[in-house]
Amino acid sequence: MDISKIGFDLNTRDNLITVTSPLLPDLEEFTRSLEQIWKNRWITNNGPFHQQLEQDLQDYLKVDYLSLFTNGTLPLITALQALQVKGEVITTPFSFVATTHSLWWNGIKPVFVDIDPYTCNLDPDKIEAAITPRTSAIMPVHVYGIPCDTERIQQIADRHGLKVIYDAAHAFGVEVNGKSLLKAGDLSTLSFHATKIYNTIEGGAMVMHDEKTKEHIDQLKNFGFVGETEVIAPGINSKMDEMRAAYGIINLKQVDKAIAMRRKIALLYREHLRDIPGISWIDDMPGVKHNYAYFPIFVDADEYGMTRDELYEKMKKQNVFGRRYFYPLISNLSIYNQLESADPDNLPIANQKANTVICLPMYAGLTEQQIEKIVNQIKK
Ligand code: T4K
Repeated sequence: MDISKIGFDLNTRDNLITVTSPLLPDLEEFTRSLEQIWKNRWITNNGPFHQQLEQDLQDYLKVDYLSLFTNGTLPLITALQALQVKGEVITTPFSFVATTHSLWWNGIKPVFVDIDPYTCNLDPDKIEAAITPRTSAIMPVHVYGIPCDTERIQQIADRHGLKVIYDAAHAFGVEVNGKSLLKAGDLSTLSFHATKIYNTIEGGAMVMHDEKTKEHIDQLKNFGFVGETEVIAPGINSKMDEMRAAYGIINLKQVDKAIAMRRKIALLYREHLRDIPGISWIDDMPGVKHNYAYFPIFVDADEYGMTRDELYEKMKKQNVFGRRYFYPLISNLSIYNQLESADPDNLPIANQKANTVICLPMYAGLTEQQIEKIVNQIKK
């Protein structure tokens, strides 16, 4: 194994605290599912485990239609294809690279708009100024699982005849006033990567609101096939296999417990961090059922007396491996920084957030003792 590629030696893992640790399903139950798959000799292409997981997720997430994917990037790419989005798309630079990459893969020009200083999501006040005759959609991200201002974004989209595709990779299970956040916009996408609240190892999904769209997406993720001989579009292959669907069915049973544990951790962090000058975080929002996907803190170097990077390195030396999600800002990457909208003067808040954030370790199973160790590093 090449340690340089993962940042630490897995043999010493018990002494380290990493930003996350995967939620693993019960191994015996998974083994029984594997035995069934062996018996079925049906290992991918919409098998029984795949069908069951789609139903289970629809029920759990309280959405009408959902289509499984092999990861959280391909549903973004496919959503743009399905809605035939072209030209320019307004998006946030404060996200994981996959959001902007999905536009590039469709030959679409990303137009970056600055973010709200509190939620870190696309600032609705700044969207309209970025709309041009070539704009065809908005692609916001519910970053860290914090809901975007979906009502205002929809009003803007309606006023200008734009589609809205939410990158909801972090927003698994988030509800606003009792309603799934995934119901907002035309389409929403999820990631079930190992590092997420709920994982299928690699995996993802798209949420849509009608049967016709579900049917179309299911075709697009299977090369565009309808039946055995007809191909209605140049689709892609993004079908989840039976092993990962079986793993996902079992993992879903413990996700509520995992989110409850994450909530406790968030409350503990907030309690411990309250009196440290120069450290801030995002609190719970009224009416929102949060999922505590990440615990970002923001370091004000003047008030705190140390820069974000100094703190980040100091913690690493003590075997606490937080992550600077999302630094560097997507718009500052050499592949995107030539775009007009990537100018840092256009994105002051996003730049400031990217330069001050550290996501602290957050996962079900993190102990109180470990939290104290992490917080003590920040306090000293
Ligand atoms: N949109 C948004 C907003 C996203 O955040 C993402 C993905 C996507 C779209 C695309 O979805 P996917 O196509 O990935 O499904 C990670 C993930 O790979 C990525 O899924 C995620 N966002 C992004 C925010 O983070 P890395 O490169 O930081 O992961 P890595 O391998 O450094 O892992 C972080 C830590 O997690 C490790 O230090 C330890 C722990 N870990 C990781 C793995 C893979 C484990 O303990 N076990 C594991 O198996 O990107």
